[in-house]
This record gives sequence, structure tokens and C-alpha cells, in this order.
Amino acid sequence: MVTISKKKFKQSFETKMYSLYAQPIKDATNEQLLSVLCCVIKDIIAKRWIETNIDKEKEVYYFCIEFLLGRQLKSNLLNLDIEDSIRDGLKELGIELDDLINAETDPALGNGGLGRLAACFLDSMASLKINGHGYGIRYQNGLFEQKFVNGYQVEVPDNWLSQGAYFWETVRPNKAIVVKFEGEIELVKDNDRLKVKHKNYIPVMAMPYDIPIIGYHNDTINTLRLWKSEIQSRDFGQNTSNAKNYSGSYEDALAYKYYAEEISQVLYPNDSNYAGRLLRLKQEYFFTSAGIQDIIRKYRRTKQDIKSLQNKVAIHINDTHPTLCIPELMRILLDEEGLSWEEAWKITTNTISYTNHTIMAEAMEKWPIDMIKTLLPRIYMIIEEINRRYNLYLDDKYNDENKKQHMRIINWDNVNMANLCIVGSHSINGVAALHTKLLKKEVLRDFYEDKPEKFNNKTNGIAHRRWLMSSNPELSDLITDLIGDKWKKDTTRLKDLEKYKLNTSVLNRLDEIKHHNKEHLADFINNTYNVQVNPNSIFDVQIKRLHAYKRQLLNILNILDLYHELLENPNFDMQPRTFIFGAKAAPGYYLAKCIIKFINSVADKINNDPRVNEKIKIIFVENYGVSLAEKIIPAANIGEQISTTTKEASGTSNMKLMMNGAITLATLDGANVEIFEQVGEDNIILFGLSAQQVLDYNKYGGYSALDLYQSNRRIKRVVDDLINGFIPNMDSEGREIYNSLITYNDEYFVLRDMENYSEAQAKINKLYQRKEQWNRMSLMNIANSGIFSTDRTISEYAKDIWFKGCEINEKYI
Ligand code: 26Q
Repeated sequence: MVTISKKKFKQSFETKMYSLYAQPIKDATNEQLLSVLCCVIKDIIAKRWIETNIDKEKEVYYFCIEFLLGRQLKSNLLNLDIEDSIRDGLKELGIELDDLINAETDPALGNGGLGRLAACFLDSMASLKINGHGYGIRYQNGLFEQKFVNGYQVEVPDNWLSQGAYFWETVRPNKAIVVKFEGEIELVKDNDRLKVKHKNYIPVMAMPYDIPIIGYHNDTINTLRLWKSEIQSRDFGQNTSNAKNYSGSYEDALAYKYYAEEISQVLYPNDSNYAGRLLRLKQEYFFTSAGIQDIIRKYRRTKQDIKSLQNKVAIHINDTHPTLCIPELMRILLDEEGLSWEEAWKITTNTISYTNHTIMAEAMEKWPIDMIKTLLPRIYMIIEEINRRYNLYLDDKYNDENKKQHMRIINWDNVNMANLCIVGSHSINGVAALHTKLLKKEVLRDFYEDKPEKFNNKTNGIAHRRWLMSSNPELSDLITDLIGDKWKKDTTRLKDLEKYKLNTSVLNRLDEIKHHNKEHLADFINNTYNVQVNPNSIFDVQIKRLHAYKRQLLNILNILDLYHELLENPNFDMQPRTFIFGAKAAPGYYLAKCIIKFINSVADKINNDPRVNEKIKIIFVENYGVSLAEKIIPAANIGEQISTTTKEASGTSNMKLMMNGAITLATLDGANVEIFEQVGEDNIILFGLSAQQVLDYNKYGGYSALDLYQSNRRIKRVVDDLINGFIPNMDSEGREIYNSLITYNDEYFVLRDMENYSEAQAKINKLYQRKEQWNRMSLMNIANSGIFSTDRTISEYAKDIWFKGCEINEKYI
């Protein structure tokens, strides 16, 4: 553990300020002060960062095309246990730590759940002392910044590097790697063997930028290595003699620069709809090839037999985006290490494991073979051979043509990436119990029946250090006052809180803290959006990407229904509510954007109607992301987890909200099922179709949205509002939503679940009035949230997947 005295800290801070900026502290901007502070912290950790890198045990490499880190300063200070001394030291220098915390950019190098999960995993791997490192892409532009203009989402490029640099990163030019695109493959005879020669390829340099990942109160400092794409410059001594020969013209040079730099320029802003864009495929190969080459280079330095790779290295691919790890590792083992196919295949499959994050067909990656063949000729040859051998296996084992079609890696001139992952890895996991069950029984049934031992569940989690300790310090302190601080390292201890469930003064304390958090959020909303909200109202929160299956539409239609009820009957018994939405839509997802416009328009109408103003407020926060989540979640009374059952693989905002004492209002989808199992039926509000009902409707039909609309007065009333001008300026967007519900028969069962949802909301209305019971539910949620720490998730990955059968596994049992 590091310690730093206040005196030493102040000295280092001043010295750094002079050497970096040659100016006195009093003249520095907050950004400059922050950069100095980051440098001082990096100095403090440098030695241990180096030491962690001297590998002693098996290492885990977590490949993910996005890492949604959030701000790092506060979380680093917490994990290093130096927040107090640094705060005091800064104060004596006339600097407020909180100003620097807020001056940090929030790197948005991810879309949502998947990228944030990857960030939580890094935190937990370091905190559990696992040598686990991340590999990803250093996008020049992260996820777009969202602005609302007349209620419409407008996307503004994110420019997180505008301060010139990211203060936590260290660039390592000596570790740059060349990634080869396009060109031709020649097989040359070399004695008895065929040697592979890649000619006329386009070399792109992958430049590593390392970010330290600091473990909680331990000496582990892992690395997140993000690759930036650059032109290959001659200085780096890698042999590229077969590279494409440019004529040397100015145009050529510019075209080449553009080709290289484009690759890490921007994060794709989709989180559910795969569009087969060439640039995306370049990104996928770029970071997987750089990462795999990096791993092998490091391994070679240990001088161990390449055949033992699996004993020293575990490679995890997060969803199918890094699938090309599989043929890339094969390529190196075959072409560079000279192994036989069988040897290479065994090492590859034993090293690689894969997580699936979705069952939605439209999100499944399928790449046209022509695209892969041209962009990655050698990789395509290897995929073809994997496919050929797998087809032999299938033909030998099965007669059912349909089944075999389904399982092929190359099918209809496309490479099915999920199938390649399943075949090329030793472990396939889903992200919540229900999701894994659906994979086994429905989506991947044929593969499961073929190799059941490969399949397993790893229910997601959240980093409780960020999502409770750091973002909700008051609650965190109360918990420690009540049960001591062992829960910080073992969150299952939160269960000890249950003994206070009848203790009125503890329940009141909990209520007070929630109220403080709500006041803070209300101030923020008032200052930022100029809307007054009442901290005594119920804060009802839905924060996640905007997608039809997540059903923000169900939420807003119900609000509209409440509005009508209130207008009809001003004495309608209703606890005041503040509905809070935060969501970005993929820029090309038109229906989602229409829903944003609709929510904003309804908000505009209701917030400005004095007849209901005391009862309902709607806030749609602009540019929802990690930093906003940290403000909103501690203040939530209700977490809306209302996806169409079967569609949400897990969800993770459900866990964050629960851990902060919100009551979950949910369908039995994703990890909501497990939340329900943890808290019991008294402490969660459920509604909606069951998974089986949804599966049956999808299989056999039997649902008519039109019938429902025609027969239910209240449903008809709100659906008509989409097109009758009741909500102003909604003409084409309202029609689009209306059509999705009525013309296209409500694919996500919004109307089908509407009545049931509204009953659940009415139940909440009643419950909230019994304050003590409500607070007890809140306490029970916190007390039973421990299992949802990523510390639990990661120790399961370690035990069952990465270190299975290894000596160090004992640590995780
Ligand atoms: C694919 C191809 C081309 C461009 C983009 C993509 C792409 C990018 C991101 C596809 C999907 C994603 C992200 C998916 C995601 O976030 N899934 C969520 O993962 C969470 C963590 O497991 C779950 O909790 C959510 O249920 C799941 O929706």
C-alpha cells in the first residue's frame, strides 16, 4: 500500500507544476492543476505498475471493442486510499479537490452496458489481484455528445482529447505493432514446408496508450492498453519489406495517412444493430491483431514453449466484436511458430473464451466473405479451413441439413461470428441466468446439445466501489457505521444490514440520506435545465440506451395516461412524481429518435401545465453517460427495468439502482429475475408477460395490438395522442410510433403490458405513502445487492473459465 504525507505531496505538486508549466500554482487553470495531480499520482504508482507487469501467474487478456471508463480521479484516490491526504494537501495549496474531480473529461469510449461492464471488470480484476488487462481502441472521438434541439436529438462529435492529452495515459512507441491489411498471399516452398508470404499489404501501426487500473487497497496495478492507428513510420524497426510499394506521390501519402488514421477515428454509435461496414471490420481486426501479437511477443520473451501458452494466458472475447482473435492466434501459431493445424487449434481453443451479450437476431455479426477475403486474405484462408474442418465434423455427426446450416461458420456467403466464437473457444457464457437459459434452449440450442460442457452462466455485476462507495458516500458511511467496513471487500456482508429492518431510526436515517441525494440532484436539475423539481416527490428513473425493446415508450405512455386521469379528476390520489429519463439513441435508429422527441414533447406539455404541475414532472437529461449516472442513481426511489421479457440479456443499471436503495419496477427479464430471487416478492414490483408467454406469442401468434387498442378506452386515448395533435409538433414522429404499435402489431408488447404496468405503478403510489415500509424495502434492496458486485462475477470467471484446472485457481474457490 502506498502512503504519501501531506508535506511530500505538496512538494511534489509544486515541483511538477514548475517542470510542466513553469508557472506558479495560482496562475494555473483547473485543467493544468488536474494534469499536475495526475502526474503526481502516476509517480506514486509507477513502481508498483512496473512490478505488476512482471508476470508471475497466468494472465488474463480481456478484449473489448469498447471500455466506458468514466472519470478516473476519484476512483483512483479511493482505491489508493489517499483521498483525504490529497484533499487536505490541495486545500493548503488553495485548491479544491472537487473542482479538479469535475474538471476531468469523462471518456465515452463505449455505448452502454457492454462497455461499462468491461470497465467494471477491470476494476474488479485489479481489486482481486488478478493479472487481468484490457485491450481496446483509443478512439479519437468517443460516443457523440447528445444535444436536444426542439426536442430532437442532435449529435455533436465527442472531443474528449481536446485538452491535448488524456492525463492518465502513457504512450509507448517502443511497443508499437504493425497490423497488415489487404494484399495477396503467396505460398512459397521452403524445404518441405509451405511458407506463407503476405505481399503488397497495407501496414497500419498500432500505437499503444496505457492506462493504469488500480486495485482497491492492494498493490495491483493492471493495464488497459488502447491502440491508436497511425501510419507506419520507418523508425520502429519492424520488418515490413513486403509492404505495398507506394509511388511516393503526395496524394498517395495523404491517402495512406487517411487509411491508417481513419481506423481509430470514431466509435460506432450502435449498440444493438449490426451494420456490415468495412471500417468496422478494420477496427475489429486492428485491435485484435495488435493485442494477439502483443501477447505472443511478451510470451516469447519468457522463453517458454509456445505449446504451454494456455497455462500462462487466458484470452477473453467480449461479444463477437473481437472474434478475429481466433484466426489471428491461429495465424501466428501456424505461420510464425510453425505448428501443425492440430497443435495450433488445440492451443487456440484452450486459450480463448467468449461471452454472448444478446439474443437479438439483428445484433448478430455476419460478415460477407468477399469483404473479409479482400481486407484480410490470410485470415480468410484460416476461417475457411476452420469451417471446412467443422463441416466435416458436422457431416459426420448429423444428418439434419437444417441443423447443420444453422451451425456452419460460413453460410450464405457470410461468416457467422458467433458460430466461429463458439467453435473456436472452450467456454461460452451468457450474462444472466435467464439469458443463458435462452441461449441453451433457444438461440444456441444445437451448439449446446452438441457440447453442453462448454456453456455456462456468469451473471453480470457492477463495481460497487464506483457505484456505491464513491458515488454515494453518505450511504456508504451509514452502512459502515452499522455493520463495519468488511462489506467493502466482501459485499455479501451487506446482508448484515437486514438486522436493522425493524429499526425505525436506521430506516429514518436511510430516508434522510436519500432525501439529501434527491436535493443535490434537484439543485443540479434546476441549475442545468432550469426546471424546478420537488425532492419530496418520488424520483422514478429510467436510464439506459434508447431502444424499442427497453420500452421507454411504455413509461411515457403511462405518464400520459396519468396526465389524462389527473385532468379528468383533479383530486386523483397521486403522490407527486418526478420521472427522470436519460438515454441516447443510435443516430441512424429513426424510431428511437422519434421516441426521444415524443418524451421531450410530452415533458414540455406536462411541465408547463399548471393544473398538474404539483403532481408530475418529467426530466429528460441531456447527454446521459457515466458522470450523470453517478449523480442520478443515488437519488432514485424507483428503477425502471421494463424491457420486453426475453430481450434484455442482463441489464446493469438495475443492479446500480438497487444497490443505492431504489425499488425495482420490473418485468422478469435479464438479471431482474435474480434481483427478485435476492429480495423476495415483498421488495420488488413486478408486472408483464412471462418469458414463456413472449416466446409463445412469437412462435404461435395470437396477439392483436389493434384489438386491444379498439377495446381499451385508456389505451386508445394515449395511442391517439400520438397523432391527434394533443401533443404539439409531433406529426411525423407520432405517426411513426403509432405505426410501430398498430400497423406493425407492437413487436415489443408495449400495449399488451400497459394495463399491468399501470397497476404496478398504482401499487407504488400506495406503497410510497407508507413511508416506513418503503424505507424497509429500500434497506432490503441494499442488503441483498451484494451478489451483484463484479467482484463476485469476476471470481466466477476466474474459477470456472480463466484459471480452471490451474494451481492459482485455489484462490478463487
Ligand atoms: C456491432 C457491430 C457493429 C457496430 C456496433 C456493434 C455493437 C456495439 C455495441 C453491438 C452491440 C453493442 C453493445 C451491446 C450491449 O451493450 N449489450 C448489453 O450488454 C450488457 C452487459 O452484458 C447487458 O447488461 C445488456 O442487457 C445488453 O443489452
